[in-house]
Amino acid sequence: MGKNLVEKILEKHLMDGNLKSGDEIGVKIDQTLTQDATGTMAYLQFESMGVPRVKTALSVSYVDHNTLQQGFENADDHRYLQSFSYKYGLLYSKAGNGICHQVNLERYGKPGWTLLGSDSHTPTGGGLGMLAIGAGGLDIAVAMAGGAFYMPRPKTLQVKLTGKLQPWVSAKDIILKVLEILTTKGNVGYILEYTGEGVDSLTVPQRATITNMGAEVGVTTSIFPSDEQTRLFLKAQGREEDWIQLSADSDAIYDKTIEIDLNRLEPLIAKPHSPDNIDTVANLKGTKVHQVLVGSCTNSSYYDLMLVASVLKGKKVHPDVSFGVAPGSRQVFQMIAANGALGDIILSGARILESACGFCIGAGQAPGHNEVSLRTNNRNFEGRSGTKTAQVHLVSPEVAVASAIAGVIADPRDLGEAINVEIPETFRIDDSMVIEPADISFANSVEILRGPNIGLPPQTDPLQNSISGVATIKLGDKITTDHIMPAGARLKFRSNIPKYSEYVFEGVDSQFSTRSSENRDKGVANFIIAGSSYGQGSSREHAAICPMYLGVKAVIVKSFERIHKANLINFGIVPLTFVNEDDYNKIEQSDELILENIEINIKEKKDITLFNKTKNISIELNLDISDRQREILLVGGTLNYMKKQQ
Ligand code: MIC
Ligand code: SF4
Repeated sequence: MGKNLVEKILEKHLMDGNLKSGDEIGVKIDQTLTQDATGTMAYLQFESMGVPRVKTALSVSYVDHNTLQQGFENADDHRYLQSFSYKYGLLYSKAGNGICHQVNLERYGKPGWTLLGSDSHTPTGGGLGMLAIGAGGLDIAVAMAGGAFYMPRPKTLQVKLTGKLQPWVSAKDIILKVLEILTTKGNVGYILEYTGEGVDSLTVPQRATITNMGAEVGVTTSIFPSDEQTRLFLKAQGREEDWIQLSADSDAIYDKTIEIDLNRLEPLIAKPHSPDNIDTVANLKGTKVHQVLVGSCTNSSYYDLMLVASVLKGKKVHPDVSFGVAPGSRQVFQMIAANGALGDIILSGARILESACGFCIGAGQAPGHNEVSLRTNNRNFEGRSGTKTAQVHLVSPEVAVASAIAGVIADPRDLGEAINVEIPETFRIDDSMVIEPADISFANSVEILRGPNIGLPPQTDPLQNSISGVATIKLGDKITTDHIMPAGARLKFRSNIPKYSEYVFEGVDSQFSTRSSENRDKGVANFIIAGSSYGQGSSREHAAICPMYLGVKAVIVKSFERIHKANLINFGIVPLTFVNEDDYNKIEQSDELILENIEINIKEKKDITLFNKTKNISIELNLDISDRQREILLVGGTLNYMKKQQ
């Protein structure tokens, strides 16, 4: 029986478990990446492990999220990250060098390798044939220390592409179609593997747009084969020696299959406030637009910006539109500057933004009240842009630029003949903004620089035998990590847990933090109650650490998303689901709740019952985790677990 691509890579990297049976596997990680917003906490945790040097083949620390530097905090974090990388053997990509996923694709990704990144869009690397997975910072620290990365044994979903993209239809439309079919819910535990003749005509950056936004589907990762397109891309990056041919066997088996005919695809759009709220551009044509932004790790490659520049050449942005462009990497920036395309973009009236996450994470460019914003990034959750009432839509660069000129949502097919963007055979290579680590012979004497914003990694306590407290908050479905731990203006407190904890659920219930800390100080546990797909979106482990700091002991929901559930366990919070989803209605905010004998029940794998004291009823709960994770919960989190193992 043939093997699919995921099986082939996993087989080569398996450290623990079995690929055919069992609930969990442990995988060897070749490469890690972090960005500054998650990196400081990951590296503080790594430091506490007492390992002198990273054990991966390659680890890279990027700075791309917090580059606004309002106040000293961001700059302090950058200094910490640079000195940490220098000492412990990581490459350090300075602010200005570009967005982690775009730069990693260009300069460091390798087909057949495993990559673990403390950012949910790490699967971008799947465009190169890597098995690239997003996780919480603590999981990255463990991988850097040579430990396995554990995940539920994955199922594979084949996405078979037939036909060829028609003019003005783009890779973004493929992933928006996938989101329309699979939605953002119910895909936990799957890996998407792209196959079929439709794959052949897609370039690596196009594939990376698709694997990047697979994160919104909620799957573990997405992957494309490594083929002639991959070789050409690596050759253009001066790294042909990194290429290997890699694909599924012709008789490979998949758990599920969906098929998309590229010939029939048309320009699509994700409407507010979810990436799976898909419509056709044709249906929305003519809607007034106030802001258009091109950039982010989804759509800011050389091709994307050249396409935008070519359409803009000799034209002007509509007077009522604010049009911003952020190149994904310094390489892209340099190349469009050198060939004159940047000049065309500037002449059109566009605003040139830094090569960083920026608007995508709500760091600047907040739209006006009720305004319509079209963006090429991957998430349009309510309020993420910085404006709660903004109507953020997700589109391809083609739709973005057509609409920026028209001042209304426009179908790029109306622009006429297709534009042919020539991709150079060699790209400009200049890695001078990437700092090499210190030689191992003197690494010991390198001092780590810590400003006052850098705290200590949080401590956790072993699980109590019974947890008694209140339903401090009750929420609905699809609560994202942006709801739990706002980014944007609050991002700068990422390295300061007590301060950042003041903003937990800020946009949902501004009193949550005060209520929780008062309960905590009185010895009353906090419970979070929510609906399905809890913890969707970002990998930020702060969405677990800060609630933990506020005394949240258990989260009870209809269903969890993968990374967030793993993060809760890493920090000793018990992730429970309702056996019967209707029991969600049997708990109201402020009800008194008790988890009697929880420690014994977890240890002995017994049924778990919640007693709602206010309503005098019992509710059956599930704890769907591995044996290893049970151990972790009992000792109060992964750091304690590692110490115990040593
Ligand atoms: C995001 O796109 O939401 C982020 C910001 O990149 C996050 C990481 C973070 O919160 O720091 C992610 O995707 O994991
Ligand atoms: Fe940065 Fe946005 Fe990509 Fe997250 S999704 S890594 S914030 S560009």
